[in-house]
Amino acid sequence: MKLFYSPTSPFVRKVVLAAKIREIDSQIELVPTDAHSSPAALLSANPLSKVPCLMTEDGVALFDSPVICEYLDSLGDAPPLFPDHGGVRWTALRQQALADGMMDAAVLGRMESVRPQEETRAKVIERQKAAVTRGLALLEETPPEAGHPTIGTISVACMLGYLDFRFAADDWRAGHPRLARWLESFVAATPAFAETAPPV
Ligand SMILES: N[C@@H](CCC(=O)N[C@@H](CS)C(=O)NCC(=O)O)C(=O)O
Repeated sequence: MKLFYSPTSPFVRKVVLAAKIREIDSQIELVPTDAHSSPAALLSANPLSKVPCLMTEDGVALFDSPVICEYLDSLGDAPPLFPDHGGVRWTALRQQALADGMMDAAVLGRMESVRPQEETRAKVIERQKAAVTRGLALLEETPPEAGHPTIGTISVACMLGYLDFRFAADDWRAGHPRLARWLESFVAATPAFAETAPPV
């Protein structure tokens, strides 16, 4: 396995620590990566241009850190890091969500504080937009399959709903006909999607 890696990322640290505790770190090759310069190898694995990103032995690119950690938990024999049921499971997942949210806030605050003066707000917005554009391209290439909703398809539908809500002028459907057809069928099969639409 290969891990796109930065030694200063707390999310990378979380993944490497999890791998060490589960005693499978020797199976992981660390690939030093500057996510902010969006190298092609990272972009082809993770359209969000973020580390950590794990390439599995099967050639599947996994992100972000909760997904990678859950995958690592499925390997090896050491005791699991994700309790499988009961109150301890929700305590652990809640702690993860809280700590991840705090790391997101701390990392974003830090990035803003070291952002060069000449790097304008427009450039930051452009970088975020590029991540969405690359994500749409990946979803167009491999649209979700029809079927009973999963947490994956619910998430994709809500993401597209948000683009319609806040970025309608960008018209994501224009270059993504397969994804547009998928959303149409999801909406038709899932009345709760319309029931949860944001206010107009
Ligand atoms: N939710 C992600 C967050 C990962 C993240 O924010 N990584 C930072 C490094 S600490 C990054 O790669 N930033 C590059 C960017 O935002 O463009 C996870 O849990 O893996």
